[in-house]
Amino acid sequence: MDTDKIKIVGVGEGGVRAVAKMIAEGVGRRKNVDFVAVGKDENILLTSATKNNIFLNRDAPTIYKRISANLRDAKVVIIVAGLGGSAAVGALPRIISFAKNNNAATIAFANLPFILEGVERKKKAEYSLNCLRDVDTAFIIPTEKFFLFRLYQKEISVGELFDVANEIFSMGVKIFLDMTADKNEPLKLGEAAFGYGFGATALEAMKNAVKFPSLDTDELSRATKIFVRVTGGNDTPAKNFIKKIIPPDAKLSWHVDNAHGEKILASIVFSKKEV
Ligand SMILES: Nc1nc2c(ncn2[C@@H]2O[C@H](COP(=O)(O)OP(=O)(O)OP(=O)(O)O)[C@@H](O)[C@H]2O)c(=O)[nH]1
Ligand SMILES: [Mg+2]
Repeated sequence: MDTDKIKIVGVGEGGVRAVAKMIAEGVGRRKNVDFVAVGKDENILLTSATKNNIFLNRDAPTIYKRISANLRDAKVVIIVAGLGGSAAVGALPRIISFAKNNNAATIAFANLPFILEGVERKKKAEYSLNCLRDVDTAFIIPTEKFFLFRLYQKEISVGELFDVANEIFSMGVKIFLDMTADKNEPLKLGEAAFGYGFGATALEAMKNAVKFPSLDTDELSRATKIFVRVTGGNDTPAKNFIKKIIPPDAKLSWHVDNAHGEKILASIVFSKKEV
């Protein structure tokens, strides 16, 4: 049995949409990556183009057996979800425990509902957020911040905002996969965050990564473990720049990967609070 699989599990409509974006961006062409979609809206699952659609209906025990069978060969389980939905409330704790029982590493990419979505969603999100305490690494993307950030720039619909969020999730997963590929074990970072930026030089790309709207520079300045990846250029100025921001005793992992591309990409992943 192949036990090296990385399973990316989209939970709920939001999670499945984010996974669909990842598929469109070619994440599925990477070695060992497989997708699973868990949700109750059949149409959305169909558009996700995953091979393993699991339709959540009333027959929960059968469904959970299927999810568990599906995750059996996974070494890493990456959960992607919009918190605040009912699919996450039901499925998140189970997916996490299936993965843990198989000794798979558990990673989550999630977002909290917007305040304007109301108190019910907020309550559900708090419950799901609590479940995520058990994962090895959790990226909770502060979508509300994007919302404010974007609103100042132009009028944008909530649907468009979620498209932006899904793009960011997709990029976050790619960055995470690239970083774990450099190491043999998946990163265990507890509460974590990421940012990325492009530029003509490594320094410019790094400055843009630090300015990334969901990256909190105060948090970065207190980070304990930081992983940086730059796809070319002279990386010394970029390194000096980041070193001025992070604590002097922080553990910095630095990777230069001369990928071909018009622009240099700098990505930062860091631990806010280790578990
Ligand atoms: N990242 C992302 N989040 C989304 C998207 N659409 C909605 N969300 C968020 O995800 C949360 C959960 O909603 P859904 O994913 O629709 O939940 P569900 O479990 O499928 O079903 P309901 O609870 O019936 O809505 C919402 O409160 C939104 O904040 C999306 O396309 N991408
Ligand atoms: Mg919904």
